Amino acid sequence: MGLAVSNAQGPGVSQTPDRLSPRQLVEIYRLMYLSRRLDDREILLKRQQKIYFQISAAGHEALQVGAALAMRPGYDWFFPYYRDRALCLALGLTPDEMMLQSVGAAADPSSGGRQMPTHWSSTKLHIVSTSSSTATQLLHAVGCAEAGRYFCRHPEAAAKAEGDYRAFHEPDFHDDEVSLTCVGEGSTSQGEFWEAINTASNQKLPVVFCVEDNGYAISVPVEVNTPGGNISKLVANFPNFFFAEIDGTDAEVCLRTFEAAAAHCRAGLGPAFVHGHCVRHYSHSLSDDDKLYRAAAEREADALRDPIAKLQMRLLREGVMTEAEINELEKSMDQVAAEAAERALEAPLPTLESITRHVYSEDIDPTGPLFDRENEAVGEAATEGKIKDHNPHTMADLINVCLHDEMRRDERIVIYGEDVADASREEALSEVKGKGGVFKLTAGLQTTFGSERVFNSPLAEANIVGRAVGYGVRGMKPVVEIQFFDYIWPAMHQIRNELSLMRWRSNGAWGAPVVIRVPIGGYLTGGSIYHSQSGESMFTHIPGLRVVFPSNALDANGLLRTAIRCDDPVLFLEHKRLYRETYGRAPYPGPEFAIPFGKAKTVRSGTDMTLVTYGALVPRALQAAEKAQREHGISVEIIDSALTTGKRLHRRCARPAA
Ligand SMILES: Cc1ncc(C[n+]2csc(CCOP(=O)(O)OP(=O)(O)O)c2C)c(N)n1
Ligand SMILES: [Mg+2]
Repeated sequence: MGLAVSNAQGPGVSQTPDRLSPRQLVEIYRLMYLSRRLDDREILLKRQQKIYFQISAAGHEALQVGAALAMRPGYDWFFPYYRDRALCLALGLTPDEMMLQSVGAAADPSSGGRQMPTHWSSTKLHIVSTSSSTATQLLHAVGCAEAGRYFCRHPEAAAKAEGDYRAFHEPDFHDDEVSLTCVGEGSTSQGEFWEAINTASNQKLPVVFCVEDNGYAISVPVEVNTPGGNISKLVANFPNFFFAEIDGTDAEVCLRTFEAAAAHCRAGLGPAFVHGHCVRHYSHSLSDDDKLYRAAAEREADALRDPIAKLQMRLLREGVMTEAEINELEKSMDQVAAEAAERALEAPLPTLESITRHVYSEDIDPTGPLFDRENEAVGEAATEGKIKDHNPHTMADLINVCLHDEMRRDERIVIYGEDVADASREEALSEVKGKGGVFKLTAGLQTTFGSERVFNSPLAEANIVGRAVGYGVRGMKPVVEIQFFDYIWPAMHQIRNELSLMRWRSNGAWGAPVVIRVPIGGYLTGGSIYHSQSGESMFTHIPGLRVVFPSNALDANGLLRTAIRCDDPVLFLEHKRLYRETYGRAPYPGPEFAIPFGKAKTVRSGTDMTLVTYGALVPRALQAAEKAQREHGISVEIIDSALTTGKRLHRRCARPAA
């Protein structure tokens, strides 16, 4: 019964004839029924207290199987949500793989036992690890589609390169690939939903958005989340979309619709939005009881729309299967589910020691010798960059030249953010100087490298970081800018729950080595609370994220190069006050100059006390130390840590004073 309907890997448009064949109908039924029985088996395990959580696809199976069978696993890309068992099963995850996650086994291929049940992932099938956060995945799908398009237009960028993160990411891409992402109707209230629709529409990206509308978000009915109760009506005016609102309990309708949606995307016409009305056959999860908030008549009406019962009736009515054949198929699927559960229960749990693995890349250590390249300062002026002399330059200049150098060296780098381009309307570039960032740190990059590599984002910080996660998992290197640290908070959810955790939660299978550059700190009188914040400590507490905060031009140049070439997400904080300060200017150190993270520098020797600091406090501390010496005879040692995290800071590896 291993019939594939139209989900064969590799290129080629689905050739499903007008009417589904009996074999196709049987296969769809098999997948839907197996999904249901795996849910039921998990429910049993939960009741026996052998597992700790259960959330099911029950009632969503037709929509999910229809979506999966219109796609090409391992060719297209998938960003599901926590209810997508039938989708992932139809894409090719096995019952054993699913059950291993249910019990949290070490051999769980999706997360090594690190995530709750139903948070699947598979590099082979291109199912990108999903979190429990509602709607974050939609922006990842958008970034993923952008990356696929970018590689198709710049295939040379995908070439393997040694000496940086590219050695460990071999991109594969196709000019007719599609990214499918699913979400519940309640989660369409999230800003990230609208931010994803915005960019997919604006850039005509091949993303299929599937809204699985079961009418409830836990206990909250659809009309509370969605004005008018129908998300299709609200999104209808976004340009370039294929729209469909369908009965998500009719498997054939679902498959046909997703085929049309995928065809629209593959033809380069833009994204698709499939809104499927389905039912939540069980409560939200096993921790919820919908009898507490739903009237009996409503629940009974939903029960009549069970997609599995509907398809079974059709199989009988059309003579595709006899009752005995259905019974036999169901029995064998029951057995598959039961045996998978039994095997999973025997599987060992992860060891305690394994918990710290895959917080950061195990392939590239940015604190290690690969980036110990301070002696590689060539002292020569850049030939193509804007710096053409040996004079001391500001931090702003040496960051800008580092971005130029790295973009020239690595075609996988894209830079975007608010106002980072020289001019979005390219035709203006012949007569204007260009903006290049509100602090001018990205000046000239668009003009030099083109608008496909340097561009303005919408004014939406979660959009900036969420898309970067999608770029990152495809093996690209987004170096994005958050305009002011004060406005990083809308992106906090993406940074904390997605970017930093992608590697750990997938047990090392996926990673998103994104660099987020952020101007930070006070710099002008009257800057007040929304242009002066310094909240770096909130980010240094995030495992999986590296935080850097340089104090001078040379360190900024060398640490930014390490940030860009390494394989971890890095928050690169640039104190605005230091951008053009006289303190810490330096000559251009050349395009291979790099400083490893976690290596402190003694900037002043002293014997009475030691002060460890970073960023703009380094020059301030130096002034204070001079005063303490002069007025009180106190000798203060000052160590500049650049805040680089990820490894304990050892004084013995401190760099000597320059
Ligand atoms: C950002 C976020 N907020 C809240 C939750 C808690 N939560 C989990 S599922 C859910 C309801 C989601 O409803 P819907 O989007 O309709 O999807 P459904 O579960 O009905 O398929 C909520 C509030 C969460 N996981 N993530
Ligand atoms: Mg819902």
